[in-house]
Formats: sequence, C-alpha cells, structure tokens
Amino acid sequence: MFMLLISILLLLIHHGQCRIVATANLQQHLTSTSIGTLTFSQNDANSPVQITGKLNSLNASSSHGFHVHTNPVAETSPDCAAAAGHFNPYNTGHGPREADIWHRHVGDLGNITTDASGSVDINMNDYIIQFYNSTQSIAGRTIIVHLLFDDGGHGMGESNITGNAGARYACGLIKVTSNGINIKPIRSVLYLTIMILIMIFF
Ligand SMILES: [Cu+2]
Repeated sequence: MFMLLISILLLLIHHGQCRIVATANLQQHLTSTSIGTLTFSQNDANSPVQITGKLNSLNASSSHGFHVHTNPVAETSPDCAAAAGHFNPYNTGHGPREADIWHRHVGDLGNITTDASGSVDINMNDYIIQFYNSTQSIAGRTIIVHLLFDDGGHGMGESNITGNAGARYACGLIKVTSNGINIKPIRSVLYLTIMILIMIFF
C-alpha cells in the first residue's frame, strides 16, 4: 500500500514536471504594437506542441504564412528580418505543415486564416516542432506571421524557400516561461496523497 502511494506520488510529480510552456508576444515589424500573444506547450517528447491564442489586426478573411524562424528577435519592437530564414535544421525544402519531417522545414506551420474582422483563433497541434528534442527545439526562436498566403512549397525557386508568403508582418520571440517545474495543475492531488499517507502512518 505504501509503495503504491509513493509510486503514485512520484508519477504525479514526474508528470507535473514534464510540461514545457512558452509564450510569444507578436508585434508588428519594428513597432511595439502587439497583435496578440500565443502560448506553446508540450507535455513530453512524444506529444505535439500545442499552439493556442488569438491574433488580431490582420487583413480580413485571408491566409497568412505562419512559421518559426531560426534566430531570436528583441522582445519589444522586434526587427522581424533579424529572425533570418525558416527554422530548418535538416536542410530540407519548404513544405506545408501536413508534410512529414523530410518534406518541410521544422518551422513550417502552414497558414493561419482570419475572419471578417481580421482576427484568428489559433489552436494547432504540431508533432515536428519540439521543446524536448534539442535539434528541433523552437525555444528562443521566432514565430512570424507573414502578409501573404504560404503556397506550401510547390514549384521551384522562392516557393521552395519561403512559400511566397511575402513580407514579415509581425513576429515574436518564443520565450520559455515554465521549464518543467510546473506542478501547479496537480497540487490538489499531491495534497490529497500526502494527507492519505499521514492518515495511514500517524
Ligand atoms: Cu516565415
């Protein structure tokens, strides 16, 4: 019984410690005007990175290329050009988000599509960007929203590099805010387990 409870306790702590969370405040290129904040979270190496949040002030009813680029940018008034190219650790061609790891850049997240008011609610799961696998980690890199549609890498030339997604409209540094020592969600369960242990042994 004791061993069982200890096992549950350790399992809960382990689970709680594994989640990595990052945020990015996206600001229009070279300004401090925010278009919204996105949250990136991953429970463990085999889980997808979930991206959630709402972005505003984009062109209405249109698709915008959405990528992780290689380098960090400043936290305020970012120069989106400083982020360099798409995050591409395996030196592959550009592709749509649905492609496998050898047919897209790690940072290729396709498009986001706005409503009639120029806003978009994002809730995306991606298995190729990572926080646990260091080669594919997006921590400290930059998320960019482009002005135009990402064509997914068809054809030759620019399409296979950038997807013809046009100017870098807004960008934000992907900043890890909770690096694995996050036991908050299970605190109540921990207290309960400790209470049970105390009741049994004292
Ligand atoms: Cu891009």
